[in-house]
Amino acid sequence: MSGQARPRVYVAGHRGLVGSALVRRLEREPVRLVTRPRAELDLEDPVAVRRFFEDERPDQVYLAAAKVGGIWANATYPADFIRNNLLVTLNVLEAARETGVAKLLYLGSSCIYPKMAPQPIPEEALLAGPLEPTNEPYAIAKIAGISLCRSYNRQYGTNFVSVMPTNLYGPGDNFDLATSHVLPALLRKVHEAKVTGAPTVTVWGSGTPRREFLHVDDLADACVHLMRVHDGSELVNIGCGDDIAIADLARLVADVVGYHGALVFDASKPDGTPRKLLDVRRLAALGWSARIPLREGIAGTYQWFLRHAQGTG
Ligand code: GFB
Repeated sequence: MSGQARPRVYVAGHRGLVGSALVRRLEREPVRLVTRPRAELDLEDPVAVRRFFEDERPDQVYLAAAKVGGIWANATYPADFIRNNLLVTLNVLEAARETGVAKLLYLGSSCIYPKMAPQPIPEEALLAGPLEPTNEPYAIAKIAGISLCRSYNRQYGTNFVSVMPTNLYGPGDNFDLATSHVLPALLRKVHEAKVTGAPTVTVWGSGTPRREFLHVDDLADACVHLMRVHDGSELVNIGCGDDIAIADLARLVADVVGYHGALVFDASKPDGTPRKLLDVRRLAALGWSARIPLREGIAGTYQWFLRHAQGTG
Protein backbone atom coordinates (compact mmCIF):
# COMPACT_ATOMS: atom_id res chain seq x y z
CA MET A 1 0.00 0.00 0.00
CA SER A 2 1.74 3.23 -1.08
CA GLY A 3 1.79 5.91 1.58
CA GLN A 4 -0.79 8.71 1.44
CA ALA A 5 0.27 11.42 -1.05
CA ARG A 6 1.41 14.48 0.89
CA PRO A 7 -1.44 17.05 1.04
CA ARG A 8 -1.04 20.21 -1.02
CA VAL A 9 -1.18 23.14 1.40
CA TYR A 10 -1.64 26.71 0.14
CA VAL A 11 -0.54 29.57 2.41
CA ALA A 12 -2.19 32.78 1.20
CA GLY A 13 -0.08 35.74 2.33
CA HIS A 14 3.10 33.68 2.78
CA ARG A 15 5.41 36.70 2.93
CA GLY A 16 3.61 38.50 5.76
CA LEU A 17 4.24 38.25 9.51
CA VAL A 18 1.81 35.33 9.92
CA GLY A 19 2.28 33.74 6.50
CA SER A 20 6.07 33.55 6.80
CA ALA A 21 5.74 31.95 10.25
CA LEU A 22 3.29 29.41 8.81
CA VAL A 23 5.78 28.56 6.04
CA ARG A 24 8.56 28.08 8.64
CA ARG A 25 6.30 25.81 10.69
CA LEU A 26 4.83 23.84 7.74
CA GLU A 27 8.30 23.11 6.36
CA ARG A 28 8.52 20.66 9.28
CA GLU A 29 5.36 18.84 8.14
CA PRO A 30 4.95 16.14 5.43
CA VAL A 31 3.09 18.50 3.09
CA ARG A 32 3.63 20.03 -0.33
CA LEU A 33 3.65 23.80 0.26
CA VAL A 34 2.05 26.03 -2.39
CA THR A 35 2.63 29.80 -2.34
CA ARG A 36 2.35 32.67 -4.83
CA PRO A 37 3.84 36.16 -4.54
CA ARG A 38 1.45 39.07 -5.00
CA ALA A 39 3.12 39.89 -8.36
CA GLU A 40 1.99 36.50 -9.68
CA LEU A 41 -1.41 36.27 -8.00
CA ASP A 42 -3.58 39.27 -7.12
CA LEU A 43 -5.99 37.95 -4.51
CA GLU A 44 -8.31 40.88 -5.20
CA ASP A 45 -8.90 39.44 -8.72
CA PRO A 46 -11.61 36.72 -8.61
CA VAL A 47 -10.78 35.32 -12.05
CA ALA A 48 -7.07 34.97 -11.24
CA VAL A 49 -7.85 33.37 -7.87
CA ARG A 50 -10.26 30.84 -9.40
CA ARG A 51 -7.71 29.93 -12.12
CA PHE A 52 -4.99 29.48 -9.47
CA PHE A 53 -7.19 27.15 -7.41
CA GLU A 54 -8.15 25.14 -10.52
CA ASP A 55 -4.49 24.78 -11.51
CA GLU A 56 -3.10 24.02 -8.03
CA ARG A 57 -6.04 22.16 -6.41
CA PRO A 58 -4.84 22.62 -2.80
CA ASP A 59 -6.17 20.20 -0.18
CA GLN A 60 -5.78 22.71 2.66
CA VAL A 61 -5.62 26.52 2.76
CA TYR A 62 -4.33 28.90 5.44
CA LEU A 63 -5.87 32.30 4.68
CA ALA A 64 -3.24 34.57 6.22
CA ALA A 65 -3.38 37.22 3.47
CA ALA A 66 -4.85 40.44 4.84
CA LYS A 67 -4.33 44.14 4.91
CA VAL A 68 -3.23 44.77 8.50
CA GLY A 69 -1.80 47.67 10.45
CA GLY A 70 -1.69 49.49 13.74
CA ILE A 71 -4.07 51.97 15.25
CA TRP A 72 -2.86 54.91 13.09
CA ALA A 73 -2.96 52.95 9.82
CA ASN A 74 -6.51 51.77 10.54
CA ALA A 75 -7.67 55.31 11.32
CA THR A 76 -5.97 56.72 8.18
CA TYR A 77 -6.88 54.12 5.54
CA PRO A 78 -10.28 52.71 6.63
CA ALA A 79 -11.55 52.12 3.09
CA ASP A 80 -8.41 50.14 2.16
CA PHE A 81 -8.76 47.99 5.27
CA ILE A 82 -12.38 47.01 4.73
CA ARG A 83 -12.22 46.70 0.93
CA ASN A 84 -9.04 44.62 0.58
CA ASN A 85 -9.92 42.22 3.38
CA LEU A 86 -13.47 41.69 2.08
CA LEU A 87 -12.29 41.11 -1.52
CA VAL A 88 -9.52 38.68 -0.58
CA THR A 89 -11.78 36.68 1.74
CA LEU A 90 -14.64 36.53 -0.77
CA ASN A 91 -12.36 35.41 -3.61
CA VAL A 92 -10.43 32.77 -1.68
CA LEU A 93 -13.46 31.22 0.03
CA GLU A 94 -15.47 31.02 -3.24
CA ALA A 95 -12.57 29.46 -5.16
CA ALA A 96 -11.88 27.05 -2.28
CA ARG A 97 -15.52 25.98 -2.26
CA GLU A 98 -15.74 25.62 -6.05
CA THR A 99 -12.57 23.50 -6.25
CA GLY A 100 -13.33 21.29 -3.28
CA VAL A 101 -10.67 22.36 -0.77
CA ALA A 102 -11.00 19.87 2.11
CA LYS A 103 -10.21 22.38 4.87
CA LEU A 104 -9.51 26.09 5.12
CA LEU A 105 -8.28 27.97 8.20
CA TYR A 106 -9.36 31.63 8.25
CA LEU A 107 -7.36 34.07 10.37
CA GLY A 108 -9.42 36.81 12.03
CA SER A 109 -8.30 39.16 14.79
CA SER A 110 -9.07 39.97 18.41
CA CYS A 111 -10.37 43.38 17.27
CA ILE A 112 -13.62 41.70 16.11
CA TYR A 113 -14.84 41.79 19.71
CA PRO A 114 -16.77 44.70 21.29
CA LYS A 115 -14.73 47.58 22.75
CA MET A 116 -16.07 46.90 26.24
CA ALA A 117 -16.28 43.10 26.05
CA PRO A 118 -15.85 41.16 29.32
CA GLN A 119 -12.18 40.40 30.02
CA PRO A 120 -10.86 37.83 29.27
CA ILE A 121 -12.96 37.93 26.07
CA PRO A 122 -14.84 34.67 25.34
CA GLU A 123 -15.67 33.70 21.75
CA GLU A 124 -19.36 34.19 22.62
CA ALA A 125 -18.76 37.98 22.96
CA LEU A 126 -18.80 38.35 19.15
CA LEU A 127 -21.40 40.96 18.06
CA ALA A 128 -22.51 41.54 21.68
CA GLY A 129 -21.72 45.26 21.63
CA PRO A 130 -20.26 48.25 19.76
CA LEU A 131 -16.82 47.85 18.20
CA GLU A 132 -13.69 49.91 18.91
CA PRO A 133 -14.04 52.90 16.49
CA THR A 134 -10.33 53.10 15.55
CA ASN A 135 -10.43 49.78 13.72
CA GLU A 136 -14.15 49.20 13.03
CA PRO A 137 -13.84 48.84 9.22
CA TYR A 138 -11.15 46.17 9.57
CA ALA A 139 -13.12 44.44 12.32
CA ILE A 140 -16.29 44.39 10.20
CA ALA A 141 -14.34 42.86 7.30
CA LYS A 142 -13.02 40.16 9.64
CA ILE A 143 -16.49 39.54 11.11
CA ALA A 144 -17.84 39.22 7.57
CA GLY A 145 -15.13 36.62 6.92
CA ILE A 146 -16.30 34.62 9.94
CA SER A 147 -19.90 34.81 8.70
CA LEU A 148 -18.78 33.73 5.21
CA CYS A 149 -17.01 30.68 6.64
CA ARG A 150 -20.04 29.74 8.74
CA SER A 151 -22.45 30.31 5.79
CA TYR A 152 -20.36 28.23 3.38
CA ASN A 153 -20.12 25.47 5.98
CA ARG A 154 -23.89 25.45 6.41
CA GLN A 155 -24.89 25.81 2.75
CA TYR A 156 -22.14 23.85 1.01
CA GLY A 157 -20.86 21.52 3.73
CA THR A 158 -17.37 23.04 3.62
CA ASN A 159 -14.96 22.84 6.56
CA PHE A 160 -13.81 26.46 6.85
CA VAL A 161 -12.61 27.09 10.43
CA SER A 162 -12.14 30.57 11.94
CA VAL A 163 -9.44 31.40 14.48
CA MET A 164 -9.00 34.74 16.31
CA PRO A 165 -5.39 35.60 17.18
CA THR A 166 -4.50 38.27 19.73
CA ASN A 167 -1.90 40.98 18.95
CA LEU A 168 1.04 39.32 17.23
CA TYR A 169 4.74 40.14 16.91
CA GLY A 170 7.94 38.48 15.77
CA PRO A 171 10.35 38.05 12.84
CA GLY A 172 9.02 39.54 9.59
CA ASP A 173 7.01 42.21 11.40
CA ASN A 174 6.35 45.66 9.92
CA PHE A 175 8.68 48.23 11.52
CA ASP A 176 7.40 51.27 9.63
CA LEU A 177 6.66 53.77 12.40
CA ALA A 178 3.44 55.08 10.79
CA THR A 179 1.70 51.83 9.86
CA SER A 180 3.10 49.29 12.36
CA HIS A 181 1.70 47.85 15.57
CA VAL A 182 2.98 48.96 18.94
CA LEU A 183 5.62 46.34 19.71
CA PRO A 184 7.72 46.67 16.52
CA ALA A 185 7.25 50.45 16.67
CA LEU A 186 8.63 50.59 20.21
CA LEU A 187 11.54 48.27 19.33
CA ARG A 188 12.52 50.55 16.47
CA LYS A 189 12.01 53.83 18.36
CA VAL A 190 13.93 52.63 21.41
CA HIS A 191 16.73 51.20 19.26
CA GLU A 192 17.10 54.46 17.32
CA ALA A 193 17.06 56.49 20.56
CA LYS A 194 19.85 54.30 21.91
CA VAL A 195 21.94 54.65 18.74
CA THR A 196 21.45 58.43 18.49
CA GLY A 197 21.70 59.06 22.24
CA ALA A 198 18.23 60.66 22.31
CA PRO A 199 17.24 61.40 25.93
CA THR A 200 13.59 60.36 25.47
CA VAL A 201 11.35 57.99 23.49
CA THR A 202 7.76 58.99 22.67
CA VAL A 203 5.06 56.42 23.42
CA TRP A 204 1.63 57.05 21.85
CA GLY A 205 -1.42 57.50 24.08
CA SER A 206 -1.54 57.32 27.86
CA GLY A 207 0.36 54.05 28.24
CA THR A 208 -2.49 52.65 30.31
CA PRO A 209 -4.19 50.38 27.71
CA ARG A 210 -3.33 46.71 28.13
CA ARG A 211 -2.46 44.34 25.27
CA GLU A 212 -1.84 40.62 25.01
CA PHE A 213 1.09 39.67 22.79
CA LEU A 214 1.64 36.28 21.15
CA HIS A 215 4.81 35.42 19.25
CA VAL A 216 3.99 34.62 15.64
CA ASP A 217 5.85 31.27 15.79
CA ASP A 218 3.49 30.25 18.60
CA LEU A 219 0.56 31.38 16.44
CA ALA A 220 1.76 29.30 13.48
CA ASP A 221 2.12 26.24 15.70
CA ALA A 222 -1.39 26.78 17.07
CA CYS A 223 -2.80 27.08 13.52
CA VAL A 224 -1.19 23.82 12.40
CA HIS A 225 -2.53 22.15 15.53
CA LEU A 226 -6.06 23.51 14.96
CA MET A 227 -5.97 22.54 11.27
CA ARG A 228 -5.38 19.00 12.56
CA VAL A 229 -7.88 18.87 15.46
CA HIS A 230 -10.61 21.54 15.05
CA ASP A 231 -13.51 21.36 12.58
CA GLY A 232 -16.65 23.36 11.93
CA SER A 233 -17.92 26.84 12.67
CA GLU A 234 -17.05 27.50 16.32
CA LEU A 235 -14.53 30.30 16.76
CA VAL A 236 -11.26 29.60 18.58
CA ASN A 237 -9.31 32.43 20.26
CA ILE A 238 -5.53 32.12 20.06
CA GLY A 239 -3.60 33.96 22.77
CA CYS A 240 -1.10 33.50 25.57
CA GLY A 241 -3.49 34.18 28.44
CA ASP A 242 -1.99 37.33 29.95
CA ASP A 243 -1.50 40.98 29.03
CA ILE A 244 0.71 43.97 29.84
CA ALA A 245 0.16 47.73 30.05
CA ILE A 246 1.68 49.66 27.14
CA ALA A 247 3.85 51.69 29.55
CA ASP A 248 5.26 48.48 31.06
CA LEU A 249 5.80 47.07 27.56
CA ALA A 250 7.80 50.17 26.66
CA ARG A 251 9.94 49.70 29.80
CA LEU A 252 10.46 46.01 28.93
CA VAL A 253 11.53 46.92 25.37
CA ALA A 254 13.94 49.56 26.75
CA ASP A 255 15.42 46.95 29.09
CA VAL A 256 15.85 44.40 26.28
CA VAL A 257 17.43 47.00 23.96
CA GLY A 258 19.59 48.45 26.75
CA TYR A 259 18.20 51.98 26.56
CA HIS A 260 18.23 54.10 29.75
CA GLY A 261 16.46 57.29 28.58
CA ALA A 262 12.99 58.48 29.61
CA LEU A 263 9.58 57.60 28.17
CA VAL A 264 7.34 60.48 27.11
CA PHE A 265 3.62 59.79 26.59
CA ASP A 266 1.91 61.58 23.68
CA ALA A 267 -1.73 62.03 24.75
CA SER A 268 -2.61 63.42 21.31
CA LYS A 269 -2.44 59.86 19.94
CA PRO A 270 -5.37 57.45 20.47
CA ASP A 271 -5.33 54.72 23.11
CA GLY A 272 -7.76 52.50 21.21
CA THR A 273 -9.56 49.83 23.16
CA PRO A 274 -8.58 49.78 26.86
CA ARG A 275 -8.01 46.02 26.94
CA LYS A 276 -8.46 42.93 24.73
CA LEU A 277 -7.22 39.89 26.63
CA LEU A 278 -8.59 36.72 25.02
CA ASP A 279 -10.21 33.84 26.88
CA VAL A 280 -8.14 30.85 25.70
CA ARG A 281 -9.93 28.05 27.57
CA ARG A 282 -11.36 26.59 24.33
CA LEU A 283 -7.85 26.54 22.82
CA ALA A 284 -6.47 24.85 25.95
CA ALA A 285 -9.26 22.26 25.80
CA LEU A 286 -8.17 21.56 22.22
CA GLY A 287 -4.68 20.78 23.53
CA TRP A 288 -2.57 23.86 22.80
CA SER A 289 -0.94 26.58 24.91
CA ALA A 290 1.64 29.28 24.17
CA ARG A 291 5.30 28.55 24.80
CA ILE A 292 7.38 31.67 23.93
CA PRO A 293 7.70 34.06 26.90
CA LEU A 294 7.28 37.76 26.05
CA ARG A 295 10.76 38.94 27.06
CA GLU A 296 12.45 36.09 25.14
CA GLY A 297 10.23 36.76 22.14
CA ILE A 298 11.04 40.49 22.16
CA ALA A 299 14.77 39.78 22.43
CA GLY A 300 14.62 37.41 19.44
CA THR A 301 12.57 39.88 17.43
CA TYR A 302 15.05 42.65 18.23
CA GLN A 303 17.87 40.47 16.88
CA TRP A 304 15.85 39.86 13.72
CA PHE A 305 15.24 43.61 13.41
CA LEU A 306 18.98 44.33 13.72
CA ARG A 307 19.79 41.81 11.00
CA HIS A 308 16.95 42.57 8.59
CA ALA A 309 14.97 45.74 9.16
CA GLN A 310 16.80 48.66 10.80
CA GLY A 311 16.67 51.81 8.71
CA THR A 312 13.76 50.55 6.59
CA GLY A 313 10.59 52.50 5.77
O1 GFB B 1 -0.63 48.02 18.29
P1 GFB B 1 -1.56 49.15 18.08
O2 GFB B 1 -1.27 50.10 16.97
O3 GFB B 1 -3.00 48.57 17.78
O4 GFB B 1 -1.70 50.03 19.43
P2 GFB B 1 -4.21 48.06 18.69
C1 GFB B 1 -1.76 49.41 20.69
C2 GFB B 1 -1.59 50.48 21.75
O5 GFB B 1 -0.21 50.89 21.74
C3 GFB B 1 -2.42 51.75 21.52
C4 GFB B 1 -0.14 52.31 21.77
O6 GFB B 1 -2.90 52.18 22.77
C5 GFB B 1 -1.38 52.74 20.98
O7 GFB B 1 -1.69 54.09 21.27
N1 GFB B 1 1.14 52.76 21.19
C6 GFB B 1 2.11 53.39 21.89
C7 GFB B 1 1.53 52.63 19.90
N2 GFB B 1 3.13 53.73 21.07
C8 GFB B 1 2.79 53.28 19.83
C9 GFB B 1 3.46 53.34 18.58
O8 GFB B 1 4.56 53.90 18.43
N3 GFB B 1 2.83 52.74 17.51
C10 GFB B 1 1.61 52.11 17.64
N4 GFB B 1 1.05 51.53 16.55
N5 GFB B 1 0.93 52.06 18.83
C11 GFB B 1 -4.83 46.89 16.46
C12 GFB B 1 -5.85 47.12 15.37
O9 GFB B 1 -5.25 47.67 17.57
O10 GFB B 1 -4.79 45.54 16.88
C13 GFB B 1 -5.58 46.20 14.22
O11 GFB B 1 -5.79 48.48 14.95
C14 GFB B 1 -5.43 44.77 14.70
O12 GFB B 1 -6.66 46.27 13.32
C15 GFB B 1 -4.43 44.68 15.82
O13 GFB B 1 -6.66 44.30 15.13
C16 GFB B 1 -4.35 43.26 16.35
O14 GFB B 1 -3.82 46.86 19.46
O15 GFB B 1 -4.81 49.20 19.45
